[in-house]
Amino acid sequence: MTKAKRQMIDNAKRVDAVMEVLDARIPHSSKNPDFDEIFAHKKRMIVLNKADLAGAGMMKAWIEYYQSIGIDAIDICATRKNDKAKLIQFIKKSLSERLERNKKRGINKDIKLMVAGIPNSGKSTIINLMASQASAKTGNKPGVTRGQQIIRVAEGIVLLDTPGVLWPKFQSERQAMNLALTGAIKEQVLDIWELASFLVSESPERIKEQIKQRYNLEEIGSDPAATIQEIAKKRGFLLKGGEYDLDRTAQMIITEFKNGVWGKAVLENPEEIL
Ligand SMILES: Nc1nc2c(ncn2[C@@H]2O[C@H](COP(=O)(O)OP(=O)(O)O)[C@@H](O)[C@H]2O)c(=O)[nH]1
Ligand SMILES: [Mg+2]
Repeated sequence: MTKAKRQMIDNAKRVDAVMEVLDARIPHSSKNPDFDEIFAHKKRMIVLNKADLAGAGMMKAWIEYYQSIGIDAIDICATRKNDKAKLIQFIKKSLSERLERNKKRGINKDIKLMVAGIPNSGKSTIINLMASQASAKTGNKPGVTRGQQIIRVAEGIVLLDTPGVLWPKFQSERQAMNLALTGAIKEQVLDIWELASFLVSESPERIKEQIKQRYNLEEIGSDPAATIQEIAKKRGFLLKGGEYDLDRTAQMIITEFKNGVWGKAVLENPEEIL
């Protein structure tokens, strides 16, 4: 077992509930299956973060899917201040039964919630959002465990300020591509050319449609090299000798995808995965 996993098992013992943060563009690829195991006996919630980069329709499908397997889920954009209230509402609702139970039994202890997820999914941004403004002023007090700070979310609910981090697990080539394209792993880990080729030839049809629109392509054939060359031609990306600058084109394709230049994009929907 890795040290990170052992540490996470240890952390899990000290909380009552966990909020797992996934990247809304790749809910399946950004989920480390170890979380299911580590938090099997805890109350679990899923936050599909970066919803501003994903499509609302697809978020609904994912939320319904998670609900069907008994996990509360919500989509948010943690960089949007307005989504704080939405997240608080969600947490309160998700923990309402437990809150009610504690009250009935006269238990005065706060429900401890932890944020967990793979790197770059937005855990720190979510914690900062929750710690911001009013709640930070009125609710923050030092935690009891190892100097950890806690953030009061609502009456009876606190959030730990230290997120639980586990690296993604590569279960397929496609997953590695998805993770690189959304910034969960460094894109340099994979070849730029392979990444761009994957996008133009193996991404879902809806993504290819965006590529056609963005680069004014009539058709996208099965040969990724031909597509990338066509895009280079449209953009006038030439090398000194007059050849097409395919590396520059591949890099542009990836950067534009990452930055959401093509519009909202979801690389995985529940039907494609399950
Ligand atoms: N577009 C967008 N970017 C976000 C959102 N939440 C976080 N980010 C960005 O994603 C990157 C990683 O966020 P961070 O909170 O550091 O992730 P962590 O590694 O899980 O703690 C940062 O550049 C954030 O600004 C979001 O909802 N939308
Ligand atoms: Mg962080």
